[in-house]
Amino acid sequence: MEIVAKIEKLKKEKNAVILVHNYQLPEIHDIGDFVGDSLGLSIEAARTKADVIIFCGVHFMAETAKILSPQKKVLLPDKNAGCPMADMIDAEAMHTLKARHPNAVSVCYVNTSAAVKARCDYCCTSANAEKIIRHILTKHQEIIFVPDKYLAAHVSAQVGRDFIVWDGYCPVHARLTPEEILQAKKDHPRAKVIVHPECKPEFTALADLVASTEGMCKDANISPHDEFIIGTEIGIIHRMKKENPSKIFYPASAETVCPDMKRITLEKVLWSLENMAHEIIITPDVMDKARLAIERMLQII
Ligand code: CIZ
Ligand code: SF4
Repeated sequence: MEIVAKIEKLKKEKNAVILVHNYQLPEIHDIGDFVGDSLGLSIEAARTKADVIIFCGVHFMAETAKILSPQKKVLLPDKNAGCPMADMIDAEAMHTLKARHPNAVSVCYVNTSAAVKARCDYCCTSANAEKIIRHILTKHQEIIFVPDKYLAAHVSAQVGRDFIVWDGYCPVHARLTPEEILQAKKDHPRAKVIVHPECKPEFTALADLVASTEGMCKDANISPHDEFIIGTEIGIIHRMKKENPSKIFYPASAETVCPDMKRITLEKVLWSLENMAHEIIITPDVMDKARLAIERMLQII
């Protein structure tokens, strides 16, 4: 409790806002001014009058917050909290891929570095990928989609078209197996199965609903079911339980834990506020170009 009180006090002194991603530890959820997905959090923070944003999440998320709040100081409490999927493609590889397909429109999942976003036409999230892709398909034939091949496969099936894809994936979601979901269904036959599109197609095929983290939380809130099997990073279950105390949430696998998300602790949040570190710095050129890809997405959703 003492550490939480210290965080609250410093937060006021520094005029800081604390953003908490859905995959964070329970005690981090509980100190958040906002809890949500990376884009929603970055938009909320941009609307505040805070001088400082503490992003409890991973590096690309803090970068997204910085891109949308260039005048604010954005801090990531652990500079090593990265995203292995985002790290599967860099700006140079993106450049080469585009050069090989000069007529293609390029779309990057929000799970990419600012440098990769800066080389893409559109950004998208798992919540709006289908909408963005359908919009582009009204005018263009060829689409490059990076870096998540499983999200690409999911959207590809939704819109009935193939894309030029990258061999990227989330190692945390890709671990989930059909056997695990079948066992969970056997154990909880009345539960609704909700899974994330970063999972492999053979896993998502067994779900009742495939949705982004915000889509999952919304469905848990409004669905008449009182039991759910959740196929994504288990941090989200804390929020679901908090918002629905009478419902029961089972992880499809208790091992769906993202080590990078779990790097953020209360101690590191306090340290971050005390030392105003680690600050996210993006060169103005990259920031402006990356913002264009995000703004093109925001115009469509
Ligand atoms: O954009 C996010 O926060 C991620 C990584 C996933 C989601 O479904 O919200
Ligand atoms: Fe990246 Fe996967 Fe962790 Fe999300 S859960 S931050 S996609 S490694």
